[in-house]
Amino acid sequence: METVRLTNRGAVAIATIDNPPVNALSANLRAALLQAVTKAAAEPEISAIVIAAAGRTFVAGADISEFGKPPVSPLLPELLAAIEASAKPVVAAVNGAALGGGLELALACHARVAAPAAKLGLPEIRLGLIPGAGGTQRLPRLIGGAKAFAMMLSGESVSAEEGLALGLVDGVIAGDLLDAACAVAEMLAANGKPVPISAKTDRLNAAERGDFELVAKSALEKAAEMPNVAALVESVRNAFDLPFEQGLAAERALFVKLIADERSKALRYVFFAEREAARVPGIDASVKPRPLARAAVIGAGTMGGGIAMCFANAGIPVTLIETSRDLVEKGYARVRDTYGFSVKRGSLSEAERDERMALIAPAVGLQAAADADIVVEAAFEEMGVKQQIFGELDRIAKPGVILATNTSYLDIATIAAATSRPQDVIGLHFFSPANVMKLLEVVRPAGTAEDVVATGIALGRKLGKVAVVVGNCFGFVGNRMLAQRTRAAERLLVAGALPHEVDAAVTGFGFKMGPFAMSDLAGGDISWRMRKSLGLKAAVADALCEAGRFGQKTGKGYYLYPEGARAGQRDQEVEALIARISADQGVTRRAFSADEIVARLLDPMVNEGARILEEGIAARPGDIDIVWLNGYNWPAWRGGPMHWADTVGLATIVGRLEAQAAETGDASLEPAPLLRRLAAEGKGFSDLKAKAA
Ligand code: T1G
Repeated sequence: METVRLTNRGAVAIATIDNPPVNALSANLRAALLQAVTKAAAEPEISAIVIAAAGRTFVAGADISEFGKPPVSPLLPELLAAIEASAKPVVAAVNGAALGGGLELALACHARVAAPAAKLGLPEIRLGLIPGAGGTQRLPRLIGGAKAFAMMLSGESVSAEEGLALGLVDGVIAGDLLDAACAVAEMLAANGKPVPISAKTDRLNAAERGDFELVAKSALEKAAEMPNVAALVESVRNAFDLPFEQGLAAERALFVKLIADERSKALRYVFFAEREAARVPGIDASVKPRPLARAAVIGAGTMGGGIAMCFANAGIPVTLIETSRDLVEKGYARVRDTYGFSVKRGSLSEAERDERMALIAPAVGLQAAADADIVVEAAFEEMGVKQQIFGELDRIAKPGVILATNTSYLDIATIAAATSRPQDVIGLHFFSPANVMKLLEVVRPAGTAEDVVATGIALGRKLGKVAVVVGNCFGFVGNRMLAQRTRAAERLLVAGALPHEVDAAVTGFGFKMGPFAMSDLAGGDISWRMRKSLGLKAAVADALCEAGRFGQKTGKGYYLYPEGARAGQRDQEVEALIARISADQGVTRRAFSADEIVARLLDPMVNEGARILEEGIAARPGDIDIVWLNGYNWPAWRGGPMHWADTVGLATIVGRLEAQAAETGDASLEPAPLLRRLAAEGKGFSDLKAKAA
């Protein structure tokens, strides 16, 4: 199918880009657009050119799937140079998202008109890159160095109106965009082509330079570990210091170097993995979701309140149900307070808060769920309680209603068996705080109907979550792997590491917080209760809880929190306790390097991930990575546990696991068969194809 259609209106040629789904600038599209513009420029009866686009976007940028492959001419800078050098004026009709190379394309044109819904941005920073086709040179010349740098550093888009105010577009057209673009083109042809952006220097002045250097300094301080931030500073600085062509060449060199950087490869992997996770093998677009007009949440605790907020934030009326007026009022008040923090921070207006609170109806008793299309149970994590609730809901809810549980590890098939409609029961595992964390594990027991799974995915999208479909097992995907890390962390303490050393190694890897600081934040009593219910032991963690050291909420846990301090301080008492436990277990303590700590924590997680894939609990390695990025703050520029394992090399991980299994006698550390097979074949998880979850 042709990717560019060339038509004309009188003396104006119109090159319409049509490369579904988002008009990404593939090699074919670049060649076709160059050919169209060259042809139009050579036509004697043509006096000007409009570049337009079909579909919902203008141009979503370079084709990310081409990165890392051998470059194919014409490269984007070549195409843009030809457009800017065109003897006949070229006008961009920006109908929708103009992102990355799409905005760079528009900047190479001699004027830009936008539809009101258009979005304009340079999000390359989010892919570990910088704009690679003139964005760092043209944008500062058009809107000023400081504003341009801030826009490229955030990667945020601006609206058409904001673009107009910035001077990014010359007009916002509520009417027929193409008519307006043609009129501007004719006017430019009559009055003479304006100075191209690359030749403008008025914004490259000392004041702009000073503002830019200020924002650049603070950016460098914050993002020391990301080379693309330093590259962005250097490239925008070049816009001030070098002639355009030299600045462009330097930008390209920086961009090409970043394309090869592991961090950027990981971020580009995540971009596609996140979109692939939404595609569930065996459930295609023909499986229609059920209606989701009204919701009910059972349980007004922290999770239930947060889940109710998710519905209200998406504009879905939700009944928040408890067993007593006092409890539901408490939960409702907690929700109001949570919104209140957003209002105080300025991220929510009072009117929006009131609108959302009005969508949440506090109620007492399960009968209040009678008119809901979907019911999410977020009650006490105890099987008997859940079975009783689902049994009652079975008698109350309309036929076809989705009955969901937010359990974080209980067997959903057993919960479903408490009803006469197991096919309508599904797990919707939100992560605390539910109104903040992006991840939604959609847990499908074998008996769940396909359209119920499709509804779970559709709900995730409606709530602005990242939904990943996972199988029904203890801990599903995220918590099942977290349990391995928790065991490994406890084992490290007994073997010789101290809490602050383990946490420092983990934050040094890129996590926001280490496992022991996390435990003190969440409260060690929660996992202690679960260990006791499962008959599991963890010498250090149990000893701390038996001493009432639950963490921040008791002023001490693995660390001390004097006067409610948020950051924990080392506690000699705890370190002496750990040493005693090592002695009691006959362990001679030794030091561990940060690298060794990271390997001992993450290798067992990867091993569990391999088992999860073997059992079909996750359809593909990328789904596991998306779970960890969106539910546990795994650093995105590391790509996720399975991507990280591939960068380490599976044979290395197999060797380390075998050594650990031998050292500890813990058979669960023996490499999983899938891990062994891939390592033996010299492959990585990325070589696996999706299997039905
Ligand atoms: N390249 C390749 N494929 C892309 C793509 C891109 N730039 N953008 C989207 N897709 C695919 C996506 O994988 C999905 O595929 C389908 O299009 C729909 O996407 C030189 C170097 C435009 C806001 O970072 O932000 O230009 O799953 O589900 O929700 O300086 O796509 O259907 O097979 O996201 O409506 C810079 C990335 C690139 C923008 C639309 N541009 N895209 O959102 O659809 S680097 C970006 C988006 C660059 C230059 C630099 C969004 C969207 P599939 P979708 P959507």
